[in-house]
Amino acid sequence: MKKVITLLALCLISLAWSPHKALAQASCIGTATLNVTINTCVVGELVKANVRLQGCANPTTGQMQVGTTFFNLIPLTQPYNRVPWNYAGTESITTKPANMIDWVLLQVYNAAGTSLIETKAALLLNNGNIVDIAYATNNTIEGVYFTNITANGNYRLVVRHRNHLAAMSSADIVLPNNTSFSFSAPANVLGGAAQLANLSGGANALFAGDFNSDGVFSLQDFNGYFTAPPLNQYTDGDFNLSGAVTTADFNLYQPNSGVIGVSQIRY
Ligand SMILES: [Ca+2]
Ligand SMILES: [Ca+2]
Repeated sequence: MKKVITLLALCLISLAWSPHKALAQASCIGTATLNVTINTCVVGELVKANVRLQGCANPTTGQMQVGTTFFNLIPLTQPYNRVPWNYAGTESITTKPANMIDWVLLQVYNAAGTSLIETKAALLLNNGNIVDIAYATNNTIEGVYFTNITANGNYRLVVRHRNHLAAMSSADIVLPNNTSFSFSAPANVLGGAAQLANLSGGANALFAGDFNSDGVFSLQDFNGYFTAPPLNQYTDGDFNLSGAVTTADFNLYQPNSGVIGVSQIRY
């Protein structure tokens, strides 16, 4: 952003030095124009990514949707401050955007995918976009701000959701990125098509039903579903994000039982 400041008077200052003091004298003789560049406040590098959740994705359009019952249960503070994520971030919002689906974690790893660099809790929107909490007050923001990455460096991305199988990018990408990185394209995901649910309409999404988010679909996930509070709870057993735990959630989990995530995303 550039601003032009017109000085009403150009003041010439002359200094007269003596061994002990400097004297300033000023005289105004006219006007001048001064160009000043003011940098917009830097809050980090913007990382753009998108993902779909099988549990609440429309198989035809690929868009996601949640009902009012679930929407009202979504907390205002990020919910990943517990096992297995133990993410201590303080992300919170005061008002949920109407197009918010749930909270997700977006993580930046080194280019080899072996070392975690930074984690942010972010908002997942119904069109799949993962956005910074700042979106809650400025819905023009497209992405998540990271402060511990170096501009134009190469990194891997990981996305995590409370009860879906996490995914890592199959290769390193340059961040910040102008084109949103899609976790819904099999070629983009480490492990390929085997790591994504293929929806009946042809779109791909993260597998639903990893209750304990350890990256493996096992009996533990069924037990978590089976013992989850049935109504009006923000529970990981609600695989389709309906606000209730029903057989519809089991029917999502059951075909996915046996799926194993790549080692990089497992806990
Ligand atoms: Ca599991
Ligand atoms: Ca449900």
